Amino acid sequence: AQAPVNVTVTGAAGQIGYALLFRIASGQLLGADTPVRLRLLEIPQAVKAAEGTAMELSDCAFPLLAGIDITDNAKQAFDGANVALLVGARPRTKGMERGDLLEANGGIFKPQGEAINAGAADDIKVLVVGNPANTNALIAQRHAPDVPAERFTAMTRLDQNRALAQLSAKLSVPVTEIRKMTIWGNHSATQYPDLFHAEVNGRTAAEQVEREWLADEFIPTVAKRGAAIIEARGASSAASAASAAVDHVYDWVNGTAEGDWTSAGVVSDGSYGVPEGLISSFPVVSKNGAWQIVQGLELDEFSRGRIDASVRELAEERDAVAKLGLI
Ligand code: NAX
Repeated sequence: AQAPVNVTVTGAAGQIGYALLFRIASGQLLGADTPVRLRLLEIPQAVKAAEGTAMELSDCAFPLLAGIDITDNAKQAFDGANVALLVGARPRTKGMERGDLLEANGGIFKPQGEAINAGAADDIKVLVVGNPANTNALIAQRHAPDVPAERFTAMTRLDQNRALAQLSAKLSVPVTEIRKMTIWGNHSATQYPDLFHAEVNGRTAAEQVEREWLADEFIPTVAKRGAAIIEARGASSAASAASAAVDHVYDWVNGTAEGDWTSAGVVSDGSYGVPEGLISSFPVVSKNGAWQIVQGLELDEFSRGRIDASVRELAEERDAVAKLGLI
């Protein structure tokens, strides 16, 4: 039988953790043949709640779940980790300035990057979910100099899935008819969901919708969906975020489908004018366990302007954390 894969989840006692852990333990993250050993990292005050979740995981008697370790020590949590899902983060609270938020998260993602550098397995794959996801991923990546930079990614798959859902409803087509949906830039309100390269039944999505809908409804609806969920549910997206994290890692490990691509925040190599080193969302394919940025797409002025604005925001966040000495 295959040896268990070590999957570390931070923020395990949180609401995304509660949705995510059961999907992982049931085999949906890595596939139905791959046993997993879960490593849960929490802050000391939340360890007990994580233990409660672990009790429920045991009670599911998942055939693929080889074990659960719970700790408040990052070094232990990432020791031997093959996959790391960095979900725990410091949320923005009332009256908090952006600088305070970045600093509080730097205090989380710097030591986690160091712990990954010190002890993770050679094939470590990191997905940052906790916000601000792109910049948190950048902080962790910069503190893991021995790990190839491309192993650090930020999640924009939820934005992509939201875009698929909106377009599917608009055109009354199943999501399976839609290909090549791209989210560009930052996982924030400036993100750019791109219908000019998305295809529905082999034709560009943009030519099948009104331009006003694309600009004034589709883009803002996708970008502000998180706020709409909070408004309706009284709590932020959790199961959908967990589902997107599962999609991201599954595709990373198992490869993207031929003739399609997905979106992920990955380290820029300078493609599409995105400054090298920023962790920005791109159209990507996964081959042999590695992401590659899809090359050669033409961008019109509309797309160019939107991408540049989101990338500018990412550069500002990077400059802010650099100024705080976090990278
Ligand atoms: P919760 O507040 O329910 O859970 C967060 C958990 O993280 C808490 O249990 C907390 O104790 C733990 N935590 C805090 N600091 C930690 C540390 N240093 N080490 C380990 N654990 C730590 O938040 P939840 O709703 O689960 O959301 C988690 C994060 O995901 C938030 O930052 C949220 O903004 C972000 N999201 C990102 C999305 C994306 O698409 N990238 C979408 C969903 C979500 O909003």
